[in-house]
Amino acid sequence: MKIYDIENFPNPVRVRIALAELNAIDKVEFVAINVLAGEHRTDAFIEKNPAGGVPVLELDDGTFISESSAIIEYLNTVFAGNLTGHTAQQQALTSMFQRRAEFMVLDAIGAYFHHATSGLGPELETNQIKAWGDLQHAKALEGFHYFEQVLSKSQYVAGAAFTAADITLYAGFIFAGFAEIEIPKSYKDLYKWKIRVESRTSFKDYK
Ligand SMILES: N[C@@H](CCC(=O)N[C@@H](CS)C(=O)NCC(=O)O)C(=O)O
Repeated sequence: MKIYDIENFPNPVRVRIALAELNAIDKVEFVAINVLAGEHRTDAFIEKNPAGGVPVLELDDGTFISESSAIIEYLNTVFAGNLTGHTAQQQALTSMFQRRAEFMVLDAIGAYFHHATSGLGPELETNQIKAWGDLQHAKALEGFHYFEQVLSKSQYVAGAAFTAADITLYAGFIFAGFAEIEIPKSYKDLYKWKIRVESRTSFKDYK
């Protein structure tokens, strides 16, 4: 298996943390994509992922899988992990919170970063709509507020167990740092959760 990605970018980090959770970092070959040089927008890369983003997983039979959530689901099954829940209810809740962490936090920050800041630089950010980006900044803060409430009632995002939904929300923290979005310190349960997940070996070992 190959993973096309770039180190330390928020979505690639999701897959790398999942691989560390699954003790499988050395089971894949990483292929570096120079996002800052636009390598993810070349025809060759668009053939692998029409959305032109990293990470992308390539299976040994040549199948390409993009979308971090789909890649993590695949890896979790192949390496018999515990990242997506076991019962039907746990699986549905993990999927629901995972999507919420994406569209309420991670993707909102992405839209702010690409539309309302210098983002990846003038060569790549050629279609900016600043008002849209600013709106998404506000949406991301609402998202963090929502997850503060979720985490005041449970240890982890989707309930009592650590799941892929925690990894996605954590990527939101990483992206917030990149985009210089300040998450209010008053979100005590959110910050306690951050310390809780950062104490996991996988959060130290993924690099
Ligand atoms: N929904 C995708 C998002 C992938 C994505 O946007 N990745 C970023 C890196 S964190 C990227 O490739 N950005 C390049 C660009 O926006 O031009 C996923 O879940 O993997």
